[in-house]
Amino acid sequence: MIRFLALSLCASSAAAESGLAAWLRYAPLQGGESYHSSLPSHIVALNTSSASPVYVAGQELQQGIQSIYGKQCNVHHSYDGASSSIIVGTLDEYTKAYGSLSNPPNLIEDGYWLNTEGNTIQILGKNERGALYGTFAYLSMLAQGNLTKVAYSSNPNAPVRWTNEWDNLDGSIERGFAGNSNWFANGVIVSNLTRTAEYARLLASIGINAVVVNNVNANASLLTPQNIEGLGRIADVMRPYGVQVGISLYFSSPTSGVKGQANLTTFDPLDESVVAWWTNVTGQIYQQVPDMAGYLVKANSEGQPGPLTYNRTLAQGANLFAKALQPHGGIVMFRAFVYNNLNETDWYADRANAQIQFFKPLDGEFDSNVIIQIKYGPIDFQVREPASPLFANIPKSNAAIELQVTQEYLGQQCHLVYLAPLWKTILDFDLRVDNESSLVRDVVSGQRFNHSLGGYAGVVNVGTNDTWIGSHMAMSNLYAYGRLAWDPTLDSQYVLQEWIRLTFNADQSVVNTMTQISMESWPAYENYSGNLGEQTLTDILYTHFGPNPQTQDNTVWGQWTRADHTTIGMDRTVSNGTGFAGNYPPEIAAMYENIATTPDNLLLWFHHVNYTHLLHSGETVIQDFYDQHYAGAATAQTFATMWESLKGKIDDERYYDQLFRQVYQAGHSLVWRDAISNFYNNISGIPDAAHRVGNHPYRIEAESMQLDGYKPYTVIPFEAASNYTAIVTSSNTTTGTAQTMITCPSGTYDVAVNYFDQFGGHSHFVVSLNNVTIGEWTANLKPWIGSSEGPRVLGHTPSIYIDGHSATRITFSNVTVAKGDMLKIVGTPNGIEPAPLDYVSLLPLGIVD
Ligand code: GCW
Repeated sequence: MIRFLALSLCASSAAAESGLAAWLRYAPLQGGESYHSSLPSHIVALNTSSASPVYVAGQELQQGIQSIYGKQCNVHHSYDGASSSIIVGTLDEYTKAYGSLSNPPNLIEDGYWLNTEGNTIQILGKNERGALYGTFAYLSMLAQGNLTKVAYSSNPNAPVRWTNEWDNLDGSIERGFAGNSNWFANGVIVSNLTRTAEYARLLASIGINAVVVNNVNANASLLTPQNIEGLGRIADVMRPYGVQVGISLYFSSPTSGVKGQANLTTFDPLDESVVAWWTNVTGQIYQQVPDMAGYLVKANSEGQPGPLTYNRTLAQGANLFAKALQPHGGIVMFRAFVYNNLNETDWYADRANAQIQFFKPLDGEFDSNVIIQIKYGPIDFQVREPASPLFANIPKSNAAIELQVTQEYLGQQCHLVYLAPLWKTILDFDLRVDNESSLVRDVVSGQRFNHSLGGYAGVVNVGTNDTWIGSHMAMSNLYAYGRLAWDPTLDSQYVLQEWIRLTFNADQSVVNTMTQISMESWPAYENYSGNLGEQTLTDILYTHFGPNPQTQDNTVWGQWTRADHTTIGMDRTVSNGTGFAGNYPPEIAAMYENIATTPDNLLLWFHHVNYTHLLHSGETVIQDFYDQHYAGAATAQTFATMWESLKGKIDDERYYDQLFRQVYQAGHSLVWRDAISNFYNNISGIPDAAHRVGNHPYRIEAESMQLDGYKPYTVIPFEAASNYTAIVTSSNTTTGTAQTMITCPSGTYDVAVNYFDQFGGHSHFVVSLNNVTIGEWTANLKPWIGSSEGPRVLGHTPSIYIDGHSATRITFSNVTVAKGDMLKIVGTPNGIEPAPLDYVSLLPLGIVD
């Protein structure tokens, strides 16, 4: 049984925590000195080169033990016979020096053996980075106050455990919510790579072994000699952590006029000059980066060039790179995210079928060092999708799963969504190929179809922000990604709690509270963004952040819902629809084909039904929509309150930062709830049986107030504003006033104001009662005025419009209000932002609406 020491963090709230150290804080444990005798006194790292992961392991052990327990250990590079040592190295080096272990562990590449049972602790890797992984596993125990004696070996589930970073050469990051690139600026690789090294250290501690440093929407100028030299520098700083560099390629680079490289007139993958071009460039890269991991390729997708231009197959395209890489030991991650524009008037058209159409016929044609990298679902990182059937359809090809750590469609780090439970629904899904157990995780490990290559690609998109990905709590997703890529059988809550203890502390109430919030977060987000398999009902044409369900339909992008006045959902059956269900092996196909056996949470993914269709739950589709959206938003309200119970139990810096986000999420979840409920209420004409939708007794619509210098504004999309209407100042330079007399009974209320915070202006608002100010704020994504913390930035993709992305709420609690008081809001516009207001809610305590 695991024994956690009854230790707690020293004065946790005192130390400022920016988040930079993430889960590698090595926070001092109170009373750590009393355990010095059970800790080793010497560290023996069986390598003397500072570029070696084994050397780094020695340093890391010294630093960790010193910091956590206050015990100083010396690092040696050969065993001096002293007992009470830790020996870290490769199994081979260990065996050379001390002879074989009595029971040699069965290790594969990157695996390790950790034995703390004897007088000498052994941390032995199959290779050098395996030794570092074992070191981090041991330090993780120590940092959690776990001094249990263990002796076990651990091997990775799959060889490929990479991150993908969508960094552009200009320094921006596509779908990044944490600042700019750590390694690119102004078209080149930056000189200061400190953060890159720190990132590699973090990644090593969770078993990640390569980083693809540039966006899959690639840029040919990555291949200039100057940038290739820069890649060498990145590789040099990451190598001591066992993290390799990979790069994304732009398929038509040979014709792109890359400075310092030949310029061809074709990029046909079968043309000899093109083959020679890539062979040559690949050779140049390996000169700078002898251990380059490989290439990632997005071809013929979303405007990216590819082999189809020349009537070559995707396999011919992939193999072009495979052959160039093969002599150097590199691999090609070839993305399955390929689809064409479609016409929604065609009932049988379906973007979800595209991968099967493109890749299934090519199975067996990919070179052995090509891995097909498949997003977890057939569409695009949605809040819920069925497992991509491609995992079942290319048994002769290597496969990897692509997960998205950055929360593009899942709240962009401004909504807390712990993703491991979502990923587990896919990884644990049994595709029943040939009526046999065929878990997705066993397909990507290579085990199911006997491949030695396969694994995981996680789109992370870390930026320069100290929190790495934009919010402290969202880092649980990066941690879980690494842990699951190493061992997908791990339980998501177990992984989460490891992360909480390491990142915050082991106080039981901290662990319990953060666990509850995190474990409830994905279901809540699904409920208020898009339930019943309806995808994240966000604005797919703009920011992918706030609600905008109608953007899903009448586009060529194929993320359709087919909602009309009476029906909704994609008919993906074989019998009457797009046939997508038939892409699964027979047992699964039969389940999804039949509405009676399709789970409610994927109903609208597979079936087109009336709003009045009865779910397994007994509820109608439309009522379930209303109920779940209300339930999800209600759950999100509790997160902020639960978070408040952590005051003083964690450091103030992270406490306030996350509180700001939880308060924001509580408000924005209401925007989601109302927008989706109103939209479907409007389109279906079916009222909410519980009379909530469109019925808000506590609200005062801004447009119904007495306006001076303000005018009504019809919001697009209509559902993004209460009563479809907001108010804006008459000009962008003059102040507006909205006022009304309070008619509700005198008492204490929470006063919530819904307004819009557009990008491109910082309007100022003052709310008063009888000319006594009860609150004021600037619409700049900062916390409420009066709190002591500095400015905070949410970091989601900005919107310049008055819409569901910019809609937000501020609440002033416990305000004494008397009937007959004059409630007044004065809005001062700024920049493009005309101080837009939606409504004021006077909420009796305990009610949120
Ligand atoms: O969903 C889309 C994203 C794009 C991304 C693309 C992909 C890098 O919105 O930003 O492009 O997926 O995965 O290629």
